[in-house]
Amino acid sequence: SEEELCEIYETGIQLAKECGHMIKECFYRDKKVTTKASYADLVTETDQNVEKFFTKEIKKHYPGHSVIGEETTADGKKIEFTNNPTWIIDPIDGTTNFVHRIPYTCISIGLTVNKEPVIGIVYNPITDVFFKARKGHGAFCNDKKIAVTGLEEIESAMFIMEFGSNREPDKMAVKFRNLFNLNKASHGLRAYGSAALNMCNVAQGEEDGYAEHGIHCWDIAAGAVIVEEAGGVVIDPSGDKFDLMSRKVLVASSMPLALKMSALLEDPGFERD
Ligand code: LIP
Repeated sequence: SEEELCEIYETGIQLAKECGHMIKECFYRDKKVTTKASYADLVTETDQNVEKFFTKEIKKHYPGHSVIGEETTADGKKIEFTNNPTWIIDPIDGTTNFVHRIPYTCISIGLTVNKEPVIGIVYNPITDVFFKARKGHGAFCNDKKIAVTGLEEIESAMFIMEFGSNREPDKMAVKFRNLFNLNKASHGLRAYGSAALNMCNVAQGEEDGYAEHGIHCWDIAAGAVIVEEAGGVVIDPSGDKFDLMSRKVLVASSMPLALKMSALLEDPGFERD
């Protein structure tokens, strides 16, 4: 019910603050770094500790809820995505920034019900910027309502794209063609290194669009709610309906702009979550 969701939202916000505190504590310390899918796909002890803490707290508050987390999934467990209320969490999105002490890193917390994202929370504890949205109730940055630019013309758009952590030459070649084509068509590209914060930036009207192939559901579940509640669109880069488990996303300030971006993008082909 509405009332239940409102209470769950408040719990998520409180947990994001506590997790943010853990991330900030470790930001300027030495870090134990290991790698996952490639030598550029990083994970730290803090990622693992934050996810463990979050999962434990959720199981305590809501024993019936499911949790999909970046670090537990990295153990080789296949994702089981059901209609159950499901927390999809990236304990640190922008881990590479975190490792390099670039203060553009966050915790990303999404909640899906019947597989639809309904709550999104993204918190950068280093700069203390807190984004949140609940379906049907608007999107906020540090408690101020946010909105996309609404831009439709690609010639005057500013985009965010990422290079990603995949190091296979064939996939990288497609990605770089996409970067080339979107840069050619617009005012330019920026790459900040966190999918969740990228989506929030479009939501607050700093850039007009963002597209990436190769991300995972925990990078984008929260951002999807925040973008939509800010009046933006979330689609598959092919132009189809958005699919949380497809490893790809396109967000934009308007549908006309989203489709213009989509027409310029090729799919490198990543295995589904
Ligand atoms: C990262 C994303 C980033 C993307 C990387 C990676 P992580 O997430 O947010 O935008 O380019 O490939 O997926 O690994 O820091 O949680």
